[in-house]
Amino acid sequence: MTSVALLGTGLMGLPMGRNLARAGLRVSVWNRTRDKALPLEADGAVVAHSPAEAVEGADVILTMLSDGDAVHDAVTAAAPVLRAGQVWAQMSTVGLAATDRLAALADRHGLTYVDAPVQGTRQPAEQGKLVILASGPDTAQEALEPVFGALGQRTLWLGPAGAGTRLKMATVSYGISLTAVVAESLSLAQGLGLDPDLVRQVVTGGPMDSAYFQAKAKAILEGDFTPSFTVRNAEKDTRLIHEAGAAVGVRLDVVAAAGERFRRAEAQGHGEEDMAATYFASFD
Ligand code: NA7
Repeated sequence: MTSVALLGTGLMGLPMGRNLARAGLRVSVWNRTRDKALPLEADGAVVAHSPAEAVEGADVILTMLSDGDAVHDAVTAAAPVLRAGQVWAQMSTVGLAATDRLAALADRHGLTYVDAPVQGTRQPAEQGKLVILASGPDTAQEALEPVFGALGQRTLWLGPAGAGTRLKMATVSYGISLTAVVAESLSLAQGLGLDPDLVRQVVTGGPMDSAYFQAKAKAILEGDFTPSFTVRNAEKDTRLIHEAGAAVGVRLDVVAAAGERFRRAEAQGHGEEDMAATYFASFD
C-alpha cells in the first residue's frame, strides 16, 4: 500500500487528505495549525506534530501550502528524515521562480521532484475531480498513479518539472480574470440602478454562460462568500502570473487589473472570503 505524507490541510489540502485516506492509502498529514488537520483522524489519517514526523518513511510526499516559502520551510524542517528516492509532488501554486528553487531543494536531498499544481478549487478537491498538471520524471508516474487517482479526474503529464507550473499560470489567469469580470459586470448593473440578477438572466443559456460564471454570480447575488478560493490567494496568484508573463515578455493587462481589485478587496477586509468578493472592490 502506498504511504503518503501530506503537508498542508487548508481549504484544498483537507479534502485532498480525506480522499487519499478514503481511497485506502496510508496517510499522514501535517498542518501548521494542527487543529485544522484533526478532522482527518476520523478518515483514518495520522495527524503528525511536525513535517518530519509526517514525512518519515512515506513513499510519496505532497505539499499543498500557500506559497513557495511555506513549502520550502516545511520540507527543510523534514530534512533529517528525508531519504533518497522518495517522490515529492509539489501541488501548491508557487510560480516559476519558487518551482526552480524547490526542485533544487529536492535535488539536494535526492528526492524525485514532480511539479504538479492542480486546476480546481475546494469543490473539485472535495469531489476528487481536480485536474492535475503533472510534470517530472517518468519514473515517478507509477508511485503517483494511486495518489493522483484519488485526488483528480484527470492527470496531464506534461514533460520535465516546471511545465505543470507554466500551464497553471496560464489556466489560473483565465479563472481569476473571469471572476473579476463577473464581479465588474454585476456591480456595474447594480451601480446603474438595475437588479444585478438581470445580468445572470441574460447570460444564462447563451454563449457567454459557463459553470464558472454561474458559481461566481451566485456567490455575489446571494452574498455568500464562503471561500472556495480566497481573495488573498487569488491576489498572490495575480502576482505570480504577472511575473511569469514579464519573464517571457508577454503583456498581461487584465490580470494586473484583477490584482488591483483583489488588493482593494483585501484592504476592505475581504481577504479570507471567496475571490468573488472582488465584487466589493467596485465600490468605495
Ligand atoms: P489555504 O486554505 O489558504 O491554506 C493554506 C495552507 O498553507 C494552510 O495549510 C496553512 O496553514 C499553510 N501555511 C500558510 N503559511 C504557512 C507557513 N508560513 N508555514 C506553514 N504553513 C503555512 O489555501 P488553499 O488550500 O486554498 O490553497 C493551497 C495552495 O493551492 C495555494 O498555493 C493556492 O494558491 C493553491 P494554517 O492552516 O494557516 O496553519
